[in-house]
Parts: sequence; C-alpha cells; structure tokens
Amino acid sequence: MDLTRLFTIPLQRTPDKIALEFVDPTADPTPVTYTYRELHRAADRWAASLQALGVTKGDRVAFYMGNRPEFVLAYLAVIRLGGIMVPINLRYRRREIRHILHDATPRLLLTEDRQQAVLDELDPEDRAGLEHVLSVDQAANWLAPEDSTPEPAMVHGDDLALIMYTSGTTGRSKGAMISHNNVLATVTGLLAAWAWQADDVLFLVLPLFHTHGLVVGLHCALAAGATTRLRPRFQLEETVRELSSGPATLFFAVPTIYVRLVAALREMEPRPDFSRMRLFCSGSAPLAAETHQEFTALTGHQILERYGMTETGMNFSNPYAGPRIPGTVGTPLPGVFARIVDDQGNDLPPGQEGELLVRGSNVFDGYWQDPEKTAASFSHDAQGNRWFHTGDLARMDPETGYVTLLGRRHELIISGGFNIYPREIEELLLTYPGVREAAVVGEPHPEWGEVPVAYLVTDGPVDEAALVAWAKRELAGFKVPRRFYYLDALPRNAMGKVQKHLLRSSQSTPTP
Ligand code: MLC
Ligand code: AMP
Repeated sequence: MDLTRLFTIPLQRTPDKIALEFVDPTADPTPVTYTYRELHRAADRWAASLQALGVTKGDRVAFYMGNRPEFVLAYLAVIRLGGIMVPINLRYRRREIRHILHDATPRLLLTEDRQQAVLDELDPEDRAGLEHVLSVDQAANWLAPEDSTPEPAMVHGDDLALIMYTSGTTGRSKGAMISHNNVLATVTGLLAAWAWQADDVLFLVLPLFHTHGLVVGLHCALAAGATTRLRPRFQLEETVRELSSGPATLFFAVPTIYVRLVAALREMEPRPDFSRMRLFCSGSAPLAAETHQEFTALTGHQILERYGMTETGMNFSNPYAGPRIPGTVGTPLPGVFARIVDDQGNDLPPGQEGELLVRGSNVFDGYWQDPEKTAASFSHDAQGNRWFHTGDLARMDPETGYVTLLGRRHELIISGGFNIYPREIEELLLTYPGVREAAVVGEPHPEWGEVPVAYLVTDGPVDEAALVAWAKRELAGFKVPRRFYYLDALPRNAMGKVQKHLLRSSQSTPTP
C-alpha cells in the first residue's frame, strides 16, 4: 500500500467535505479551499504535470517553499509517482541548501517567487544537477490541463516517500530515508492513540517541511477525513482567535509556541475560552512542566506531550484517555518497541538512566548514501532485531512506566523546535578570516528553550557585525550564535578534545 491510498476512505465517504483550507492573512485574506475530491483531482493534475517534466519513480524532488496549498498538491503528486520529496527548511541559506542539493541530487526543485533571492545566492554549479527550478507561483505556465491524470506508477510500501535532512553530529546534515510504510506506521499509531475523528479540525501553523507539521499534522488529518486549516506560520493573535472562536478542535505545537501562548493568555482579560478544543499536543523539544501546568491553569486543558524524531516518526505519547504527566513523554505508541540501555548496550532496570533505543515499522532504514552513519546508528540484539539509537537519554518511572527524557548523548541544541548541531556552526566559523578556534554550545533560553553561543579564539579583534551578517548569508538565522565570547585558548583535555562543560564557567570576554 502506498501513502496516497490513506485518503481513499474519506475520498469515497465524504468527497465534498473540506480537506484543506488555507489563508495567508498577510496577503490575500480570502480562504482557498479544497474538498477531498478537489484535492484528489488537483494532485492528479500536478502528478501528470511532474510526470511530463520527467519525474519518475525514485526521482528526488526538492521543495523550498512555505506552507501553502501548492506544497500539499505537489507533495501528493510526487509520492503518487513514486518520487521522493526532499523538503528544505525555509530558513536554510546558501551553505545548507547547497549541501542538500549536492547530496540528494534532485531532478527538480519546486520553490516560490519570494524565495528567489535566496536561491540567487547559490553558485550556478550548485544548481547544475537540477533539470528544472520551478516556482509554484508560475504554475499556470507549466501545469498540465485541468483534468490530466498521470500514468499509474507501481509504488510499494518499502519505497521511499521522503528524504528529510536532519542536523548531523559530523557537521553536515544527513538525509533520513523515510518509506511510505514508515509514515503509515506513525499515522496509524497516532490515529488510534489520539482518537482522531472525521469531524476534527486541525489548526496547523507548523512548517510542512518537518515531520511534526507534515506527518503528525497533515497526514493524520487527511487519513482521518478531517479538515486542516493550514496557515503559513504561527501568529499569536490569529492563533488565540482561532482556538477560542474558530472551528478548530486540534492544535499541535512546539514548546516555544506554548510559552508564547501562556505569556499572552496571562495578560488577557477576559480570558479567551478554549473549551471547544478537543486536544492540544506538544512535541519536538522538551515542554517545561511549568508551562504545562500554567497552560492547564489558564485554559483548563492538559497538553498531551509526545516524543518523536525525523528518523523514527512518533515514538512515545502521553495517553489521550489517562493521566498526562508533565515532564514525561508517556509510553511507546502502538507498534513501537523501546529499550533503555547502558553504554555497553545492556538493558537497564526501570528507574535508571540510559540511552533510548527504538524499533518498529515507524523507524527509517538508514541515511541516504551513508552506510557508515547508518551502521553507527543501529545495533542488533541477540534475536537479530535491529534497534535505532536515538541519542536521547531517558529514564522510565518504575511505578507508572512513563518515560522522561533527560538530555542528549550528543551535542544537539534544540531551539524553538529546530535542531542545531554545534559542529556545523564551528566549521563555518573556522572559515572566517582571523578565527583560529571555535566552540559552540547551547545556552538555556526562556522562550526558545536553548540558543547557540560561540567561544572564539581569534588573531585579533573581530568585526562582529560583519561576522554575523556573513554567517546569516550562509546558515539559517536560528543557527547563528546569539553571543560571542573571546578566549585566549579553548579548554582542552589531554587528548586535545574541547571540554565544553568548562566553557560556561571559563574566564572569557563577552562580546566587545
Ligand atoms: C525563528 N527564529 C528562531 C527560531 N525561529 N530562532 C531560534 N529558534 C527558532 N526556532 C528567529 C528568526 O531567525 C528571526 O531572527 C526571529 O526569530 C524572528 O523570526 P520569525 O520567523 O518571526 O519567528 P517565528 O515565526 O516567531 O518562529 C518561531 C516558531 C518557529 C517557534 C513559530 O521557529 C517554528 O515554527 N518552529 C517549529 C519548528 C518545528 O516544526 N519543528 C519540528 C521538527 S520535527 P533573525 O535574526 O533571523 O531575523 C521533530 C520531530 C518531532 O522535531 O518530534 O516533532
Ligand atoms: P528532529 O531531528 O528534528 O526530528 O528532532 C528529534 C529530537 O527532538 C529528538 O531526538 C529529541 O531529542 C527531541 N524531542 C522530540 N520530542 C521531544 C519531547 N517531547 N521532549 C524532549 N525532546 C523531544
């Protein structure tokens, strides 16, 4: 079974129901809507158009665009053809985009007019492998006639649907190969675990270029026959209005968004009434127990926190019916198996802290064209089962069986739900004239969770504004260090490895 069949039942049962509604409040405020039938037909037309452009099974199609209906149509079209979508974070800049284009070698890049300036920064050589760069704003010029349908493609569950780039410990991001079956496993697990209903209305403000927005949000809603009210991005006032007086029943967000909602609700008199909502979920980064509790006090709703990864889809969830415990991610979702192990890979008893390993149909097969990193990310048990090493440190409560995440084995920084690996920033900083050594660490931040800061050893004074402006052209803004500290030398151990835990306490000169 391929993923597009997930929508077959709503298509047969409720063809005239609104599947997707989109409004861009900053542009034309008129809603664009698609019923299930219209969505199906439009996806056929887009598939026929992409097929005419040469897209066939196994071809990668990169997406560099924001949330909009064309993203959904083009995505459905690509997977219907057996193509592989390669979404690119819209905040990514030259260095990150170049890497993805070189690594995934897509045949086609779909974008929108407003991203042209960023793409113009690429060297012609970076775009050399692309047969077409097409803007969906100009789709009228290249779409096939309205009732076109594609030649059917044989797509199997094990075929890839997505290559999603995740930040890598080795500096450059790795492409996680996600099959149709992987997505199906997460979707079917969540449909059951969260009691999705056809009359649900999802208010979706998360980016479709990540698992949270795409799989947990859009895919589940389409499979349930629900309605998705898609927005280009999170906007506080609009969200409060929608959750209190719109038709929404479901809201999914990262902790930064809940922090902003709590701060806003605290100040509002009279307080907006969210009683029509059925479920609030949080994930992608740790939700502080304080935020969880304050949200309940302000709204009467208990946020349901769940845990997932790009590589695995969703792994754990607090229960829909049952106690949702702040500071925990609950228990494994249906079909997910988990272990907590010590450094030697031995299972630990409940209550002890170790690395979390998972397996199940939700877990990806490996990294695109990277057998070494793939091999390093999995291990086999005595029965031959293949377990993915999440890199997340966890402890299971012996009484409740709920799991708490305690941190990471590797140096991942999570800022507002986006992942940052220090190494990538360090490598970039080292290419800047005058920078001799660089170490990047995460600093706690009340709104973003964490932000990156850099410790530099330089040959002399650095023009920091110029350094920041340069870094922002190369990397996504959220990866650019918020602060720079200057040291005479980085603290290193006998092996020469930088001792990052000592950095925060070291004598340094903050930003001059
Ligand atoms: C934006 N900025 C950030 C940031 N997002 N800085 C740090 N961390 C972030 N996450 C910076 C911008 O670079 C800009 O600075 C300034 O903030 C304002 O930008 P903005 O575009 O106005 O920000 P805003 O729209 O308010 O975005 C905040 C946000 C967004 C929280 C809504 O970051 C967001 O949608 N995050 C969700 C990420 C997500 O979906 N993750 C799921 C991954 S999947 P400047 O200086 O550049 O102008 C996954 C698996 C799982 O993790 O379990 O789900
Ligand atoms: P990504 O690579 O963007 O998919 O991010 C995956 C990582 O996000 C996980 O390995 C966790 O470290 C983190 N994460 C996701 N959900 C949660 C959560 N509920 N609590 C804490 N960390 C989370």
